[in-house]
Amino acid sequence: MPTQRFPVSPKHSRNTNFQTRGKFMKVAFIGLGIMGSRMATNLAKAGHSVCVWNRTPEKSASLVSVGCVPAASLTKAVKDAQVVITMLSDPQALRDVALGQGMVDAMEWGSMWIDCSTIDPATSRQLAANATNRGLHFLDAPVSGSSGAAANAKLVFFVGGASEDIETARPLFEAMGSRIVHAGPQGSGASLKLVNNLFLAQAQAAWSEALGLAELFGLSHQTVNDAILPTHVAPAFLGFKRSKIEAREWSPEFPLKHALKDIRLALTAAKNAGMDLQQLTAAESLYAQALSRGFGDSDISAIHEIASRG
Ligand code: NA7
Repeated sequence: MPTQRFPVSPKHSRNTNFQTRGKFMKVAFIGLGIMGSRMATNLAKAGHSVCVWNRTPEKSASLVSVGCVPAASLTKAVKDAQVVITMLSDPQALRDVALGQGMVDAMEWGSMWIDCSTIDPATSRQLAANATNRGLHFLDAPVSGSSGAAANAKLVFFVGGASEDIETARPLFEAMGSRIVHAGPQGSGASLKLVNNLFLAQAQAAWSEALGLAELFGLSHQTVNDAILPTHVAPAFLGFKRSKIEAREWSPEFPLKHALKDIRLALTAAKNAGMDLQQLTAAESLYAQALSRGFGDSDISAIHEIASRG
């Protein structure tokens, strides 16, 4: 289905001829890491036409078996796509791909860019403006849920942008997730995600500190886990990490380096707004220690190796 061209003026960018509505769409998926590879797979399984591109090409080739089509280049991947989805590691990678490597310029006027990477709200709003000036529709849509939720299409999307754009993208969100939260205008999805991860990273570290104290008191992990995890005191995700901590098995569901990246994005965004996040500053120091001890590519729960030791 061809997309319609329309004037570049932002005034006209909410084009009524925008042609991505419909169940099956032509999608380009950019960034096939832990999350992106699973999300692209679910889009293909749901019947969408999915062209994929990744900096390391082997990851694209590995998705051929699930129906994705590797593109010869980034710009070829996005050229004819109705919707381009990015799932990249951080703001610098996203800026480099979107602007430096010409993704935005190569996209068809009137098509849509959905960014699912976890980045700061200011960068997200800046890229939204670039997209709008280029005649694109833009949603920031980072996700709650890590590799398991991505594989099982149970992600929760925190979305910033126009309601009509969300409706257009709904079949895609539904193929990859179980819930859409419309947080507000562009940049609001990124804001909500940093709020989410500020809590997540600190709760994970606080739980390990609690387990460390429990050990000192002579309480077994089993006693503490059995007593506290089922109560309202403990966030549900800590229960999902129980077996990893018990086995000290740190294969990544959500890499610790990305948790540290999000902590730093939140600290900077808060500082720029005049707020000093004191608890998060303490957490940053723990996560930075974990990174320097070689746990960057381990799961976030590997913070246990630092936080439980005091
Ligand atoms: P991963 O598994 O670390 O994947 C990161 C992806 O970003 C991967 O495809 C990388 O390509 C890609 N990347 C990183 N830097 C660049 C640059 N400079 N240019 C192009 N591509 C790049 O992360 P997750 O899938 O767990 O998470 C993705 C996002 O969701 C992240 O923001 C998390 O915080 C949440 P590579 O394969 O290394 O060539």
